[in-house]
Amino acid sequence: MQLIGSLTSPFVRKVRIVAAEKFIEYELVIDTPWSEDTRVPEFNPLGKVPVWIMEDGKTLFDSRVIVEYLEHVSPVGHLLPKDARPRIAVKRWEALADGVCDAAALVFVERKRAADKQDPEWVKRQMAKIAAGLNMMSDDLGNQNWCTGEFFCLADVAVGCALGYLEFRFPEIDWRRQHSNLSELFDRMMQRPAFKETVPVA
Ligand SMILES: N[C@@H](CCC(=O)N[C@@H](CS)C(=O)NCC(=O)O)C(=O)O
Repeated sequence: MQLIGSLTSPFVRKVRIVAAEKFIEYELVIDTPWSEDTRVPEFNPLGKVPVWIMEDGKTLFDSRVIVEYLEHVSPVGHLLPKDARPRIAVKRWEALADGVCDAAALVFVERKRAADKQDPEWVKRQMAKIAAGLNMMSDDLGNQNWCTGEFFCLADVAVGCALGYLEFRFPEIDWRRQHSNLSELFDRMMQRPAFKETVPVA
């Protein structure tokens, strides 16, 4: 099995962490969808990473589908509850964390445009989503050890990838000082080998 992705994408990191936590082996094929020689559109018509290639050559995307698949193929280290209600609660955390990543990635791309082509209102709108997303994460986490309570799960992986992406691309967002519970959660996650081994690199 292969995973196509970049070393900076928080969505690719989420898949890598889930695979590592579940001891699933695969080959990582590095491909940056923004580069001219990218092959990503051959595997995903949307031109986005991550893409997972299964043993039969069929492809899976996006990251939420891939992590569901990984949960399904390996019983080791469950990251998603089986029952519908707690499962949906975890998926809600994932949607929130991924949404923060979507907004952050849009700002990152916008800021790469020539200064006179950037739209400050658009950037402001996305930055507001990041701030509101962080507020909700912090409120919902409260004083729990992990996002959904006592057990580490996919919700924590997704939130960890979002916080790691902000730390990597947006050092000016002081989420650690604004939300000390998220800061503690992130430090707790960074103890895990799967997180340490996937820190984004430019
Ligand atoms: N919802 C998708 C988002 C994937 C995504 O936006 N990936 C970015 C990299 S961080 C990408 O490939 N962007 C290329 C593009 O938008 O053309 C997922 O969860 O996999």
